[in-house]
Amino acid sequence: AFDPATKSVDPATVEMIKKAQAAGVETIWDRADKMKPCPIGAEGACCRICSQGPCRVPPVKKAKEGEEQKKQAVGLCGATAETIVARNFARMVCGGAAAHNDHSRGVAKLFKEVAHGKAPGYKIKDIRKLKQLARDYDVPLTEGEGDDKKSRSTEVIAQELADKILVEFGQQDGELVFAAKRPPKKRIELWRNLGVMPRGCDIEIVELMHRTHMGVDQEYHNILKQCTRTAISDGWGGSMISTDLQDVLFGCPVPVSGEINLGVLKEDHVNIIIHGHEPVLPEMIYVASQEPEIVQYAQNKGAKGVQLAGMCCSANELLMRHGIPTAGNYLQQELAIITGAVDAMVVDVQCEMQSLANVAKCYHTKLITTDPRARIEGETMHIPMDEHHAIEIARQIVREAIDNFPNRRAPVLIPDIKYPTVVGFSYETIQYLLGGSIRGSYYTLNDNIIGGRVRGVAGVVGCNNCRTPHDSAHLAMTKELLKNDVIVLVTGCSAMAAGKEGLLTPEAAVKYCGPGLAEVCETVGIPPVLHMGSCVDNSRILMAATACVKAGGLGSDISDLPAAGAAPEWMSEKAISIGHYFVSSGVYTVFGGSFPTTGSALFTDYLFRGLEEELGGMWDLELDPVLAAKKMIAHIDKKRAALGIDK
Ligand code: NFS
Ligand code: SF4
Repeated sequence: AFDPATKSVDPATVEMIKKAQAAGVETIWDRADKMKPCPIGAEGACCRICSQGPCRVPPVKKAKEGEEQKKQAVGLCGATAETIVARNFARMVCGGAAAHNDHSRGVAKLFKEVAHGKAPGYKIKDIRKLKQLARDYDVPLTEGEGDDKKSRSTEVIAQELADKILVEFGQQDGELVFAAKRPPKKRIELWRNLGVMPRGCDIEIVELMHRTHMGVDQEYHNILKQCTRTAISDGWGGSMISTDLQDVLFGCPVPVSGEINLGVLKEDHVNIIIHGHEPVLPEMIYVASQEPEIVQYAQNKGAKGVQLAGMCCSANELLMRHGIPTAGNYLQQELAIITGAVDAMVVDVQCEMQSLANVAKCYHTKLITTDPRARIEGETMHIPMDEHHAIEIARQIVREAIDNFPNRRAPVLIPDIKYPTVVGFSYETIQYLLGGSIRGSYYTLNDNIIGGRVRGVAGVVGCNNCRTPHDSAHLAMTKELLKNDVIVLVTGCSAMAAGKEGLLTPEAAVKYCGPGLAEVCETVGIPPVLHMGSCVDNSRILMAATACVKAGGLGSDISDLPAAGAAPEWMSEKAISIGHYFVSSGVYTVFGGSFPTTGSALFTDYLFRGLEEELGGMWDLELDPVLAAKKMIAHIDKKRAALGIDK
């Protein structure tokens, strides 16, 4: 057995791993201990795209003096290491972009139903944002001329907008609206000149799948070009559509306080974990859980009330909009059940471990799947979401949890560990707090960057990975950046790591920041680490970066900004798609842990160095999170020097 203290820097997590070990319940760390990754696959140097393979083409070491140089292997079809590695990378981009764009399609379809009044319980909450979207999509806000001119109703605007957005998923030609309108002008021109402006949300993924089929695109620069187009269709397409429509439907986040870590579960309450990614059903579960009849029903079963807690990106969505507490990030999902206090875990799509079914069986927890696209063998029940009856479905789910409350088995152990957070830093909130008097600008932030109080901006995002001590890289990197006056934007599981350490509080400024950043945060009253939401909300970071460019004084493109991005504990394909849309948008982006292309030095060099000339952004890999932060700071300083704001 391993020592739990080596697996996480989060005390609540360590406590629960110990409980799992004592109870003999297997977790991801037990499996990781037994399974070593295949070194060839880890480097991307294994092709299993046709049945003549799998063909392995690991890099060969350079011969020592006097030895004969071994030849680099190629696949049976002649595919080189470059082609094989590039194809594998491309298919990760496909997987990630497909996840985001398919999530987005679901939200867009719901939006259409809401616009037509066919989704009871939902409504359009943010009219200001709806109008902004209407302007982007050329949907008129008024009709008639002259004296007859009058405003169009919210419903009519929303109906027309919904149709225009839904068309983009299957669009064959032209350009995605956000990609062609929202980035800085220079970026748009660059993409057009390179031929990487996405045409639609689905076509780029399909074309990339085709091009990486056996015997199609076998020139790595050309494969990467389509990766770029596909990733842009995610970041400036599907993900951005998700974020914006979710804001329209559920409200644009504004600062709100919350709590985070397993200690938010309550022994005397019915605990429901909302785990997954799409806020559509969780919004209704939130409503249902507050209804007096439901609360009464819970009390009849001997509970004091109903406690909802989020997990993974669903947590971020609920926390940002309603202050619903967060139980934990990706690696804590099994552990939440192991507390023995979770009466139901409700999952939809993405980042849900199949092992949840087994862990749930060891306790009383009901594992409820809610999306027909994502069933889990051994699930307790499947209650499929239907937006026409969402509130009834939500009530049914909450009742299932309540019915299960009396079935708890001892020993229940909830770690007494949680931390307060201040979250809700949407792009609009940051504009309000760090903008100037000029409408639509990030002037104050820019001014502080130019003046040197803020050295630069970093996005620290992405997953946990059981091969890296849980949360450790996120925290080490973030603290190093803060110490050097770099303000940090977080999303996804990284945001939760920061929250659990107390970094999402205004008090963290004096404790962790250099003097310049501390002063700015104290003056404005914000935490030095700004929680911007879930992983689809990385699109908010793109918008914030664009606003910095447009506010003036920091160059004319995102690649001119003193900014950098990182995912130090990444694991999912979504992280690769996100990383590549940041690179494609002009951001230096460094990943930790491992990188899936190291099987080809040539292709990796193209990603890490070659791309800078083409896109202004490039990838990097750095295993040491503090060194990675130093590299980000070096990049920030390079950009400051180029802007002439070096001091
Ligand atoms: Ni993002 Fe959110 Fe977490 Fe990684 Fe998974 S939950 S979408 S993929 S693991 S950050
Ligand atoms: Fe091997 Fe080529 Fe088939 Fe890949 S496509 S498995 S390299 S023969």
